[in-house]
Amino acid sequence: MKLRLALTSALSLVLIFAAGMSRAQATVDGAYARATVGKQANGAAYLQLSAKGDDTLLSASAPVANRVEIHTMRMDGDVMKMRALDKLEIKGGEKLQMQPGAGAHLMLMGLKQPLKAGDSFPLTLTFRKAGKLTVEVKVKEIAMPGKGGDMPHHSGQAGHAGHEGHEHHHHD
Ligand SMILES: [Cu+2]
Repeated sequence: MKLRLALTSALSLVLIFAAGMSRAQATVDGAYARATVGKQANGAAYLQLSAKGDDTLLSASAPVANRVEIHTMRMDGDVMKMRALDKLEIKGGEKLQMQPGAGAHLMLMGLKQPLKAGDSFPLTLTFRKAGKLTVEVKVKEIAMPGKGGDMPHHSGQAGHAGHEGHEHHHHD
């Protein structure tokens, strides 16, 4: 009797989970984070967002960091410019792929522990319509794209002291 009860409740948990997934407007795929080097203060995470209808990523959080910010960056000549966004719009039917070196990413501010390749950690994203979604983020070694090859642009406190208009020099 005890075993049967346990099986029944496990099954209902699966059903509740499935129901929650199908109601969600937004989906998150392939979340990964860059392995950190030494006592790096901040990390970066990348993932793919898609939504059936328009949705908006409002915030994110992870137990490995004091806070998670939505950042965007782009090259302006030889200078990498980054700034924090208060939200990220997702167009219905479109895929938004975050990747190192360009566009949006999630910044893990104030890491509580180093991120080691092979580890993973939970990340909770809050969407306007889909509500909260928690995904598992895999930590990987990622080489920076471009001439520098392995230059981490998120290289510690000094590199990320001020967000608005802060410029990161692109080394070659
Ligand atoms: Cu950033």
